Amino acid sequence: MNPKIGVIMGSSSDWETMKHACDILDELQVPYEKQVVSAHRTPDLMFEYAEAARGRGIQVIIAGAGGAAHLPGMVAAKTTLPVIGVPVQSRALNGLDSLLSIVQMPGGVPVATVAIGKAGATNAGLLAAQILGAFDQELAAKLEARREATKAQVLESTGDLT
Ligand code: RP5
Repeated sequence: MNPKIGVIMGSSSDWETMKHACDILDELQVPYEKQVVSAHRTPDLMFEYAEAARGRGIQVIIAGAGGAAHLPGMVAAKTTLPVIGVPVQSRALNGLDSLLSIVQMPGGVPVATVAIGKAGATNAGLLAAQILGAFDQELAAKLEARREATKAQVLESTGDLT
């Protein structure tokens, strides 16, 4: 199937975090592609990717980066597809640098910014699926079922308090 979600990241070192977004898309059987695209090391590729994404059938872009995390914002600057930014937990500043780099976009160019690290990547996968699920009943039903399963796990976890 043609990919509907583009998962991009500034470095292969971001994969450990970004794989959690892909795990969600695998679980929900949402077709996606994944690629390393660096804002600073491959700027031309970044612009080409952003400009061509819609024409290739991509509907949502998930972009993860750490440190001076300019990838999500610069991709958002070159497309009107929804862009979800994942702040990768950096070694030097624990991801606060990544978070602020991604979240503080100027008015007019939105990036939907999620939490730092694994939880953020997981939620990026879910949020991307929910965006598609607004127009796809089958996917919406899978998301509902996942919420129910999560609820059941929490309720059962009381039994772990021994
Ligand atoms: C950013 O620089 C990447 O997104 C990554 O989080 C960070 C460090 O990259 P590497 O030096 O590990 O390739 O562009």
